[in-house]
Amino acid sequence: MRKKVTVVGGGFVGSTTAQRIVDSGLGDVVMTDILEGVPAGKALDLAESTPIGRTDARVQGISTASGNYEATANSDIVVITAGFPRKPGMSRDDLLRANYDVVKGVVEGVAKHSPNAILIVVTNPMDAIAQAAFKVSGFPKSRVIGMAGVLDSARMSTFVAQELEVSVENVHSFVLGGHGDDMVPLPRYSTVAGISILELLSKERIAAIVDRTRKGGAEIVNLLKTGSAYYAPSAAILEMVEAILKDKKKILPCAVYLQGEYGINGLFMGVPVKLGEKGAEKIIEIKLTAEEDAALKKSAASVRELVTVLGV
Ligand code: 2OP
Repeated sequence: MRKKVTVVGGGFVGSTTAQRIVDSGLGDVVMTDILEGVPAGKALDLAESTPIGRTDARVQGISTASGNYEATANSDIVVITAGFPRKPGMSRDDLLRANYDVVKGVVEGVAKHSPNAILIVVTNPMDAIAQAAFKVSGFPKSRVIGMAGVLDSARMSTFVAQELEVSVENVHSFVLGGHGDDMVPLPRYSTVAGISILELLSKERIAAIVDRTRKGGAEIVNLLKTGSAYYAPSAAILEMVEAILKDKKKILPCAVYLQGEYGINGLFMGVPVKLGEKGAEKIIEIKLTAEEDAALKKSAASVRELVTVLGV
């Protein structure tokens, strides 16, 4: 049976995600946006690339300006990228509330037509918005997953590979916690060909890599000026989509609803998760040092603040 993925939001993250899914041949894609014309135009353009890319994926673009999500019916996965970027003068709370309203409408629309879908939430501030999507959808916690850990870990791996001048294929990084300035890169669990980076890099170089990873999103925003990253985010989304659609049972850092794991209760946080056809099939608990645990709790406190503002 053909798989179907809805990508909500036709901006750069949404459209590059749609492109990656179509190019990979993993499934059919429906791209939605509140704009008229744009999703249809991008989808048609993408569809016209498939004879060259030699993939039979079908692509459709629809406007949901009227609140009609019927075309998304029976999606296996819904990737939610819709929302406002942070604008000058906008507080974190303003962004939070604006994107909560957007995502609430989206989740109500898609959940009605795809009650068995797995939601991958990307909209920022991601952890709190993922929690909102979880509450609004009423879906089981295994079917609402936030994307950030794969992205943040990829950023860390890029910096480690550059520093050691080794193949990125040799590097495996682990970043846990919320997708914010308090995220928790774990050098102890980050390896090059199985060797911990603690053995390969000085404390100072590791500290610099950890700091650059934490600020990875902002570094790109500062360069682009008018937008945020999309190539690495969409690559990260694709890895999660593939793990789910192919039932790979792949362990990836994802934001999921914790109920006591890592000593955190009732909160979305990035932790290692086994991804398969049922979504987040298992949360993997790894032993943390007192220092790592304190960093994770600090990150949880930041996410908790946002979640409390929303009351979700
Ligand atoms: C990023 O980290 C903005 O969350 C986005 O690039």
